[in-house]
Amino acid sequence: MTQVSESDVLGVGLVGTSFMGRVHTQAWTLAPRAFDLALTPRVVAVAGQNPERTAAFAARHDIARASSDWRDLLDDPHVDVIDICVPGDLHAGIAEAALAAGKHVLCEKPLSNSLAEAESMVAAARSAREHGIQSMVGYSYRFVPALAHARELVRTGRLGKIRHVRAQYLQDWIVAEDFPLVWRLDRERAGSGALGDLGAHIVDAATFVTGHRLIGVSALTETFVTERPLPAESGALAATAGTGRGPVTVDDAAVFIGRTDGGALATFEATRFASGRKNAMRLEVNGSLGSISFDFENPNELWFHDHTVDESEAGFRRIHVTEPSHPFAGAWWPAGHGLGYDHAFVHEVVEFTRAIADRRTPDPSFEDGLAVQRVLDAVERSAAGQARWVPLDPRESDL
Ligand code: SOE
Repeated sequence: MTQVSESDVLGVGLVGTSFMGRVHTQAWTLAPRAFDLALTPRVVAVAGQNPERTAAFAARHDIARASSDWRDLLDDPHVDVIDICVPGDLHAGIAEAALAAGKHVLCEKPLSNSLAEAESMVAAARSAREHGIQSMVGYSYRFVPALAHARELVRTGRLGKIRHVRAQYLQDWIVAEDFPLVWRLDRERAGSGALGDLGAHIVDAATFVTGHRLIGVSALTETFVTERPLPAESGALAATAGTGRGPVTVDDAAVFIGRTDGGALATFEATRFASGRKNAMRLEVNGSLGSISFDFENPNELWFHDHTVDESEAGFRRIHVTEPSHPFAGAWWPAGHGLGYDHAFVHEVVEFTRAIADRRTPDPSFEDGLAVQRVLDAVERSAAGQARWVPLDPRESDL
């Protein structure tokens, strides 16, 4: 086995040990095994709220140091990157402190809980960038090979002029009215509900694939179940622990329409109440020369309709996006064997590691995170005014 020189190691300090903490740890571990990288990432420290759980996490994942205070990671000379995998209310504080301490920052989506925080994070990212310190927001669906391939089809003109963007993110994990009041249902912690958790992904993915940005939105949001049982235990998953019920302070669903700067009409739907839909992150784009259609419940498939083909033979055909020529796919298994949810995160940290080594701004940057945040903010303002049209200036988030 080749020995990695310590100077080539990119030390990662992980903040958060729940779902995203686990996915990111796996991504950092697999990245250098599947991809050639000038720097070799290694998770060297982890911070989590609960000392026992954090120690157990460190032991399971072979991480040298565990702490119950993320600030310890900023003082650790072996930590080069702070990877933020905790609820949104903590993003701005950790990211800004880490950038000020000279650490590169990968921050889970959405970038923040408010537009003001996102703006302040971008200001911090810009001054850190002048010293070669990079920052990235974790819009992982950009790194799904099928969506990266869809972007290529749009970029190379195969869809022609884009007319429609149709995006949905459908889940059903809180359909049951007695599902507990977890932190994602608490505005203080999560910022918003389905909108920030799921809507943020489809806004980013639509921008990524089409290159269009929204110039205005009209939205409705709804909270179908306004009170839920408090969870028995406090901890990462709970909003407030106790007995009885507490108020749900976020949206359960958000629907909105928009216009893009490329002249397309767009529709978006984000909900946790689509019974039967588990992780249906869907995107369809219709253009003058063709269309693409994607559903994450079949993550390796991209459907493509070539409208230039004679109509007697035209129609959507399935591209199995597992060929070595497809984005990221060549690093993995032989064609047809397929990738899953976790692989997108591997590709995400590969992009971040390469950007750090090349001293360039990664994609998606904090500015991309801010662009999404502007849309989320406009959606909330529009919904507060019962679908009032709220204009957006996409240039406000430009690098
Ligand atoms: C929960 O709704 C969730 O895990 C999101 O937070 C993720 O961003 C999404 O990829 C899957 O669903």
